[in-house]
Amino acid sequence: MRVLFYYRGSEHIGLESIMAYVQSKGHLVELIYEPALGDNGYVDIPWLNNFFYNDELVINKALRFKPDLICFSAITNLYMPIKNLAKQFKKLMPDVPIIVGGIHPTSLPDETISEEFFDMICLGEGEGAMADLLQRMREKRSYNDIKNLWVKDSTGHIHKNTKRPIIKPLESLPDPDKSFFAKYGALSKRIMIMTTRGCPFACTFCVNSFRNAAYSGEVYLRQRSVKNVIADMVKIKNKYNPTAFRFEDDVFGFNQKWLDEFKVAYKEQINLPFHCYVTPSTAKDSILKALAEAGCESVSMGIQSGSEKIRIKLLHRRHTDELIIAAAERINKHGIRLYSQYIFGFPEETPEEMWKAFELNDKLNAYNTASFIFYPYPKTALADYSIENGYLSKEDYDKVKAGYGSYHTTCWLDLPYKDEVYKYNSLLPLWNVTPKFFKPLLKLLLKMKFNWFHRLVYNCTFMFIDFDEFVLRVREMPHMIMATRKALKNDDWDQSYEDQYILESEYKKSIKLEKIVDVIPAHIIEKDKLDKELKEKRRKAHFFHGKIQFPQ
Ligand code: B12
Ligand code: SF4
Repeated sequence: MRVLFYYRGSEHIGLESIMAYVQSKGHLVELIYEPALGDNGYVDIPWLNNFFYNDELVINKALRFKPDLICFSAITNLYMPIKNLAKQFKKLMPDVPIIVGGIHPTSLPDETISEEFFDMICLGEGEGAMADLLQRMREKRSYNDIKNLWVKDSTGHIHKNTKRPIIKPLESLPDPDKSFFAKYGALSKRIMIMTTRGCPFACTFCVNSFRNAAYSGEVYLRQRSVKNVIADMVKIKNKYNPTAFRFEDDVFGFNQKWLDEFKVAYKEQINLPFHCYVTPSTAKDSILKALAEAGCESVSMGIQSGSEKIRIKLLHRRHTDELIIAAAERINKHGIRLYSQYIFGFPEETPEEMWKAFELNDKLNAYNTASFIFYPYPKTALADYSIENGYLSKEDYDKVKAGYGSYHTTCWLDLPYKDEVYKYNSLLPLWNVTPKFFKPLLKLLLKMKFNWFHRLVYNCTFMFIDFDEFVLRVREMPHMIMATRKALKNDDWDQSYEDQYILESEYKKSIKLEKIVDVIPAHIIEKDKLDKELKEKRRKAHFFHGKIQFPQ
């Protein structure tokens, strides 16, 4: 089968994984990618965007590829442009089914499948569902009952299939295939990699609060083995010659045993600086020591709110001020740069509580600080709470669901201190790097009404938040524009491709996971069961703090 994927704005690790998986089942894959600078959510300059959008080239390439299936991935903020393109594809190729997966259709399946140009949506992980779908298409059989998919049939009826178990172990998947994004120049010199799926936590504003609840019967968090990760990284290092790595795991290094094994292998075989994410509760001394020994140069740590009350009761982050300050001290002690991160504009947050973020951050010696505005992502616990308690109107939630605004620019909640949200958000990154002597000046700015100057400060300081990354991106941009144009014009897929038709019976035998399960001895299954029970107990202790209790 000829399978066409579309993405924009950055490489996509989930799609890289699906593309690798369906190729391993004998399908021909092609990607259409657009840099789409204007999607970044805070700088949208129409004349500059002309370099980053290629409508005509995109459509012509899609038509030349003659796909059997067109695949989109959508996060909420990309939903609008994806819908527009899907509509155009449907008009030009009415017989080609279109599927969309990713966190947006997963959280809003009814709204997404109701669009006439989407024939199917994928909820949750896509590898298994895509392989089954393509196999059925290959055999010209009905695919209405594939798990994880909602499928619209020819009568317009929607088959809402149940979910399949999560993929375990992650090593049963081939390594994500970065080559498609690479030919578009979308890979940075600091290459992104993920070792996990899921997060050990479930903060109420984050998609993990919704995803963990959807998979409450299973432990969603999984991690690839060290051996598997390092083998993948060695290949990436040899092929793309990166100068550094970025571990994009929601939280990296939460597992001491894994990390101890990783640091030795990483130092020996990769030995490049890297960046990763920690939380105040996982940034323990031994974890940070191992990270530093492996070559960790910097960590991002979400503080999220300066108010302990909001953090603990509203966000379900059990981090006291003392815990955060101590974590920052340890990070600094190990010579790792700290990038602290905050969000403003939570329900009931007062200007006094916003100010606490400035005071707390002053105690962290952060190398740089990023700040964002609370964006009520669909189905997250805090979005639901905001609706139930009158902070988010139906009209505004509809706009959120359509992907309007961004967490850089838009405060969707109906708050009495909206102006403050914008001001505090604009000035915190600058405050972090301003010498004490000039801070009274910034305090004056905080007292003024929110205006264009605050916005300008935010846009300017944003590039300094991770200045090295910014410089790298700007330097890589001309290459990316040229590479994108070249890749959109080049038809470098295997022109002699013919589908290797495999019968379903043969195809099932080729699923490695089933073979692995067959040979697992009984005592390991028993141990696995006990481990699972223990994990479930721990998970409950972590996640279920009850309904959001608003601070009194
Ligand atoms: C790594 C990451 C990034 C990386 C790389 C992007 C990427 N997606 O790989 C970078 C740093 C570039 C990034 C940028 C942004 N990100 Co980001 N990112 C993540 C992160 C931490 C992990 C994503 C990931 O790779 N997961 C692992 C893979 C395996 O899972 P997956 O992507 O969900 O894909 C699986 C399924 O969803 C499904 N699937 C996905 N697509 C498709 C398509 C088809 C056809 C099918 C069948 C299945 C399918 O199958 C995949 C494999 O099983 C998530 C948080 C999270 N834990 O999910 C946020 C997240 C996706 N990002 C988010 C946001 C908002 C952004 C930005 C808009 C931020 C900004 N303002 O700049 C940009 C958008 C850039 C862009 N154009 O994509 C939000 C989206 C929220 C929402 N509801 O839409 C998330 C959920 C974080 C959050 N705030 O909660 N991000
Ligand atoms: S620790 Fe980060 S990624 Fe994990 S649930 Fe909380 S906000 Fe989301």
